Amino acid sequence: MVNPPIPGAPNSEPPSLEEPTEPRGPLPPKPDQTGPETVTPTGAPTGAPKQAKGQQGEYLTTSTGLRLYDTDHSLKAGERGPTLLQDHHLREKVMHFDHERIPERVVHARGYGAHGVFIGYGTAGKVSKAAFLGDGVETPVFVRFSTVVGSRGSADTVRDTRGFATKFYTQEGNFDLVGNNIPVFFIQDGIKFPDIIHAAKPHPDREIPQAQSAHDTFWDFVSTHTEATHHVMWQMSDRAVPRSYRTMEGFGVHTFRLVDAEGGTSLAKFHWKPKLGVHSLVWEEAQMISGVDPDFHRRDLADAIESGAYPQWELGIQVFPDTPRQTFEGIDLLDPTKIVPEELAPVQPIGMLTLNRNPMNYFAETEQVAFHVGNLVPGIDVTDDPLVQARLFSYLDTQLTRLAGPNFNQIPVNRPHAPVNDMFRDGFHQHAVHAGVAPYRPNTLDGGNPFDAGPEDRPFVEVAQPLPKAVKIRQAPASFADHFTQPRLFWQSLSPVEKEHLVRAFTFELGKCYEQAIRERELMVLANVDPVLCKEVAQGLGLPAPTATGRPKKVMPSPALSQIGRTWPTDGRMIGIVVDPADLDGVRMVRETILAAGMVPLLIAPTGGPLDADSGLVAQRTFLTARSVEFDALLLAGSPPPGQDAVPSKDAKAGVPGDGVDPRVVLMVQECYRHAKAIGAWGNGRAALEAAGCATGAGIVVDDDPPKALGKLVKLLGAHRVWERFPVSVS
Ligand code: HDD
Repeated sequence: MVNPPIPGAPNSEPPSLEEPTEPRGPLPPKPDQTGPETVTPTGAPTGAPKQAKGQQGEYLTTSTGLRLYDTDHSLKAGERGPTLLQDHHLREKVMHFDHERIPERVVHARGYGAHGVFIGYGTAGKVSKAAFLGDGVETPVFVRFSTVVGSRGSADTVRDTRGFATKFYTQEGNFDLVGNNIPVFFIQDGIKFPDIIHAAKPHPDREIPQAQSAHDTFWDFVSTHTEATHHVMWQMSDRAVPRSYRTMEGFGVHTFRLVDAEGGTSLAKFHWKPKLGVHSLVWEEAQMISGVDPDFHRRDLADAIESGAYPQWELGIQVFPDTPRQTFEGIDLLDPTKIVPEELAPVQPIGMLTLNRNPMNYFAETEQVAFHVGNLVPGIDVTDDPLVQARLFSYLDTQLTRLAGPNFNQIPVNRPHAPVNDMFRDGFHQHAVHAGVAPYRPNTLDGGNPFDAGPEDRPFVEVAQPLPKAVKIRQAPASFADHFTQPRLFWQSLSPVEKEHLVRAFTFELGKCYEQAIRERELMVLANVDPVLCKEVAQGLGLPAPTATGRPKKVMPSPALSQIGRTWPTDGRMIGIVVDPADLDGVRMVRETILAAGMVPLLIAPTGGPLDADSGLVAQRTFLTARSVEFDALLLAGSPPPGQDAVPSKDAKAGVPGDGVDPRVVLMVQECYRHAKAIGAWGNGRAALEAAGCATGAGIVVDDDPPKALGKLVKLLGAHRVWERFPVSVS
């Protein structure tokens, strides 16, 4: 179909060619308004449905539907003259552009979302009547992962807590589980939220550092406000540098009150367990990625979904009797700085979340999604936890500024899938054209509609919770005062290598503080957590280790808190393959095996493009564009070149590049080695190991048969890292 000429438009006649950027006539429209076929990071077509690319139709128009013949030139008084105020298209275009940005979230500004589905197992039926938890019930969801402190343009892999917010579009209304990847919070009362966030955000004078807790104001606050200690322990642990959103646990943090079909209540904590296990980056790697690929986590999630490797999490609950004291085994369930160890209350699986669709438009969906802890469904209620009570106010309030008015639930990503029949009217951005004349109750003019739901209509009814005899008071219960026992429980539950990482993180962050008094005060806090932790950090800081001010309580470690010592599926793991052009057969074989196992091979060659005329193999990274931090493991290909030995000469000196080994490959191997990643080689690939000084040791696998070398590598990958490579001093 050819675009018809627009009568009277100056470019309907061939224009005189005086300017290089001459306006051109409308191009023939594309009959198929879909985008290109999507491909995985490996370059293979995904088979995913093509996304619509065009907007409203064939012709560019104004926002009121007027067809435009030229959007490249403003209307001027002559070719070299001033722009005319009359140019309504110029003014509309620039006006709209000027207002494209909305305020970023005051916290959790940087995030990435995905659509998916939640399928209930029915196992929660005895404690909650929530319909979406029923056996086989499928509920569409939208999940947004985020970092807390950084601005929208900050890097993904900073040391921070991660948000894990899920909107379930249930048939009974939206239920939002607005959680984090850390099961406890910095503060016990929402009134302290502005304080902790002001302390964690960049310093107000220079606005630095961005997206980091390694600075004076953060440590000033947490060292004086010791209820933050438990959260700080998690934040200094490997949990705060996740390998991927796909390898993160999620927690509802607060205790919720569940209501069964008979009105019976229980208390419960929500957990998301990733199918791929919980894995982290090492700190140096996380810092490098911040520069090499600041979008590392969002790219990883989007690529996995696009290639059909749908990430999954099982939702589980810990259930506790709803007693008047609201405690379990002495743990106050209303205190959000406390966990209940899984060994005391096992996590019972109640459903499965699968993320299977990337957003079509980042702004429309991920940026405009509005979560709210008050979005509840029958069967799930909040408790009197003072943190969640404050959140019930904040999440609605913040959207008024961010989404400019009270009608944000009409934005497509926020719209419930259940029928909506509110009597809210008017306001900014009202999209509904409400019928009827009586948006009030009681009324007769609209026939009394809408009616109150009766008990059989499954309304949301707050639990008639008896209140203790009380006086109005600004005070926390005495049980909130223990700030050190659970941090100690966390510390003692970690494996030696995790403890070492935690010590290094404290030492790094406190080492970035300028104020000596702040470091000393935080050491005092650590002394009350554990003397070994305190001593190790003090040593790193070059300061004396203080002694505890209190008498530590004995704790029973919770092995479930450690993320090391188990093996996990390797789906979606990235294996870098340094290609040897002399052995493309070996490379092809290994690549196909990796793909068939659901992992992602990335071929790295000296230059880009096809690896030879007919192999069909293409370099996806070059020595210039590749960096070790992109991979979970590295394979070095290489058949012995004719007439040469596969094993490099014994005279090769460790750490000195041998003949023919590119220094960038040597660096790649050394970084992988330092980051405890499995490294494999076959044939002459050994030369690179030798040149890097990493020819032997834990996690180095060599075999002359490429598939065997890969097999050994993948076995190691199941444990994520080869920690045995490094002796650990902290125990
Ligand atoms: Fe919050 C956003 C998680 C305490 C006030 N919070 C926000 C998001 C997550 C959390 C994941 C991002 C949602 C999204 O992706 O859009 N917040 C938590 C958790 C908390 C918590 C797990 C404690 C257990 N938050 C908390 C308190 C307050 C807030 C105590 C205020 C008193 N949170 C907000 C907010 C945000 C927010 C300012 C910013 C953007 C938004 O809400 O929509 O209202």
